[in-house]
Amino acid sequence: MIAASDPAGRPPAGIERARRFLAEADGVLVLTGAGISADSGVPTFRGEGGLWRQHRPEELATPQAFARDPRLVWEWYEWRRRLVADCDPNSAHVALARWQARGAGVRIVTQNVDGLHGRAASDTGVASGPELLLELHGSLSRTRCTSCDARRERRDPIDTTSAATLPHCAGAGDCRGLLRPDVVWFGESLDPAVIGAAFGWAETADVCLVVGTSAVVQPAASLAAVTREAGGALVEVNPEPTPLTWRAAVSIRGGAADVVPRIVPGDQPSATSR
Ligand code: BJW
Ligand code: ZN
Repeated sequence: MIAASDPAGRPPAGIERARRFLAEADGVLVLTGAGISADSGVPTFRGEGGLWRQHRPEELATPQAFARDPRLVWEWYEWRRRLVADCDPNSAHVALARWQARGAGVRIVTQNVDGLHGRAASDTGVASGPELLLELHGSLSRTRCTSCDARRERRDPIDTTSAATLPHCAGAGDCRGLLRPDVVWFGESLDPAVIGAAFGWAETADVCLVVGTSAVVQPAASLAAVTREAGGALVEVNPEPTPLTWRAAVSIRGGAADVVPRIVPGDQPSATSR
């Protein structure tokens, strides 16, 4: 395994090797998970800091949990919505957005619902749309009606004091259905158009750069395997090994904000910034 820094302070061989893979690729799929936002202050799901109060994410991110106690689930999401509103994209998000702006055939598929890739793109002046960025698991800044399915942008605070104060649909039909976060919970299907496009990108990419995901949640984790099976290479950035590590051509053990700017071709000046 390759460490992100060595005692003599030289850039480790893995960084150079990863950079070469990325520089020589015509098409790169970047698959990101919670770890890319950890350096922005957004907690990951699994491991240290993954608990909210006494609850594990797997207990709350389900339709059953919402049916049982919508107030509790909204309270968790509202805590995360407020937390993310106070966070900024870090140097990994920014380096990837700048790489995309250089028109280098780079597409990002994220499992994150924090919107930080999109914010990095707009801060960089890139008009990021679904041809460059796919959010597989939805977004914290949208709601969805449990009755009529209407989706809406919603960034203002949600009152989770009681079941009666939770948000309800005021759409065209004024159906008054209970709103939920527009995210994908365990046991729910991903949007077929979104996951279909992501698999298409995975099949044609020369390299899949996997950043900050434990790679245990399906179908997202399969995207990297698809690139590999189609003859592409995997480059991984994660402080810990994952189920993908053994299949990776290069696996760099390090934090995203430190490593990603150092391996993205043409982005070395920001390598030491957060
Ligand atoms: C750093 C770092 C730093 C730290 N820098 N890195 C096939 C086999 C088995 C099961 C299934 C299967 N197909 C489907 C399933 C069921 C299920 C599933 O995958 N279960 C597994 C857990 C076993 N999948 C589903 O239900 C999916 N639906 C589906 O497939 O529908 C059809 C179907 C249904 C039922 C049965 C069969 C088929 C839906 C999955 C939806 C996941 N939703 C969540 C919540 C989203 C909303 C929200 O945010 O609240 O998505 S769960 C949660 O996990 C969230 C994340 O996007 C996702 C992935 O987590 P991620 O990003 O990898 O985070 P962590 O915390 O796990 O890892 C962080 C990593 O960062 C770590 O590795 C750290 O080391 C690293 N790190 N600091 C870089 N500074
Ligand atoms: Zn409705």
